[in-house]
Amino acid sequence: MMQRWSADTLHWKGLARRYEKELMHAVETVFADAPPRQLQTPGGKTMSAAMTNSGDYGWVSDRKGYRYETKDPLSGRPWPTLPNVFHVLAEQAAAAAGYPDFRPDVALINQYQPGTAMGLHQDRDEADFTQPIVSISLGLPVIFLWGGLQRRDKPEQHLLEHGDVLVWGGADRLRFHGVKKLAKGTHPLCGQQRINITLRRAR
Ligand code: MD5
Ligand code: FE
Repeated sequence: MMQRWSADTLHWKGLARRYEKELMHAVETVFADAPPRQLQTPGGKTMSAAMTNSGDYGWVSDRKGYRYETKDPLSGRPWPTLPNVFHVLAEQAAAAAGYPDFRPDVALINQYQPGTAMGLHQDRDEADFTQPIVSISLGLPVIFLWGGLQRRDKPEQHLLEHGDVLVWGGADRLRFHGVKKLAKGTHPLCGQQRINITLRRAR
């Protein structure tokens, strides 16, 4: 089922279910090479979700700031190759949303365990905000907070579940967004976690 939240955001419920085993296998392969880790914010706090990347670049945060790096700072090696199933799914969803030329060069993977959350923020470390972001949710459900272009705008709440794919583009690309605290639970394929994969064009 495809649903438009606005002219610029497409929610394709369940699209990733048909690839779920391949997706989780790809996630585990990335984790084996570049394990998810809790990053420091420039302000010195520890993010509650654990993150890693695959692709030509990876999003990192530390005391020096937010940025994309070609190498994993933990290992000093390039990030693992962006799995083909991520490309296939992201490009299918982006094309359906009106972005037939989207070619991601990063997949940021967020791992949420019960009790973890992500505060309201904008994604603004990419070079070209006319490029969309594709998000794939796997595992436990969560309430997504969809704000406006100003931090003070009251967020809408939307349930994101296993297999949901979203494409954020146009005027929605710079909306504030976050996720509420993950509730306890066990997903039959993914266990006690939620995985979110965001496909981006960093450069
Ligand atoms: C998540 N991840 O569920 C979310 C899904 C992140 C992040 O926020 O930065 O890793 S991505 C949701 C998103 C991306 C770009 C724009 C908008 C939402 N939006 O305009 O609402 O782990
Ligand atoms: Fe974000």
